[in-house]
Amino acid sequence: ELGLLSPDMSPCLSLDEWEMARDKVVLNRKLGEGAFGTVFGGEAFLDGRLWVAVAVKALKIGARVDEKIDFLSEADIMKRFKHPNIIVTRCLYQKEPVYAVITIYMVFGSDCKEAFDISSERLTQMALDVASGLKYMHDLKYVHRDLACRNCLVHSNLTVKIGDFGMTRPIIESDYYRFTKKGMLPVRWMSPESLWDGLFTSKSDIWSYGVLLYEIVTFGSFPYQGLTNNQVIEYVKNQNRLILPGNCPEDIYRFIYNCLASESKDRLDLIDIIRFLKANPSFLE
Ligand code: ACK
Repeated sequence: ELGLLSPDMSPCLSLDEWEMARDKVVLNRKLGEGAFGTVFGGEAFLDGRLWVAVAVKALKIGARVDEKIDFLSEADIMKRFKHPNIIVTRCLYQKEPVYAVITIYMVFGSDCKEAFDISSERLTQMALDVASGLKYMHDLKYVHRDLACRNCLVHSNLTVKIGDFGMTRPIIESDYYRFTKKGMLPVRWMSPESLWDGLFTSKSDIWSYGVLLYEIVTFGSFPYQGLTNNQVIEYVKNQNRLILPGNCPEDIYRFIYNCLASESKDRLDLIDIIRFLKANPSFLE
């Protein structure tokens, strides 16, 4: 049991109604491991009335101060988002030495492809869900910077929700975020301008969205399979693009490539993507 929430204040967060001080959480299994720590599955007594299945993303014990700050900044960003296609944070636990973010459990995790024989309508709806969540973030002036299937979670009703915001940054003043800190980068999902210039904009998220569409239509293939990260950088620099399966219909091919245009201004925008997918509900296959 994690126990009761501490009333301690952290420098990044204020206690508000969103942090439910009386909730109890029981962890019963490990769902996965990340660089930051571990995601557990469990149950929480939420809203003072129900035990519900939750995922608990816990910062590793002994994390450095900068890791704590990153973790809490992500939690701070997450709690600003309220949208059906973004994972809702239910509670934050921050009592030394445990820091954890509690979200509703998504039965299918980030790997729904094993669970179903997915219809064309469902694939298209999934792509639409991600586009809607991303548009919401862009409207609030955030760039996601790490959009990929692994960061999207599938709910029991098959709604897809963007579920990880470790690299999300505000672009309130300038419309872009310039990356300066070295670290692990999702090279295979990154646009040319992000790779060369460390430049992240809503249009570089569209590039990542194009790679995510590739993941969807290939049922989770690894982008640029067979190339190392350094080879991918070289490959994209030389204007080569992801290779879609030979049987990929021409219109899907064009749609994905329009997200992967070299020049960011030539990429589709989310309003058009959303309008198109709504008008063509069985587009992806
Ligand atoms: O692909 P997965 O099953 O979905 O494995 C990863 C793992 O934790 C590490 O991130 C899973 N995960 C993260 N958040 C949740 C959640 N809210 N519900 C269910 N699984 C989750 C993710």
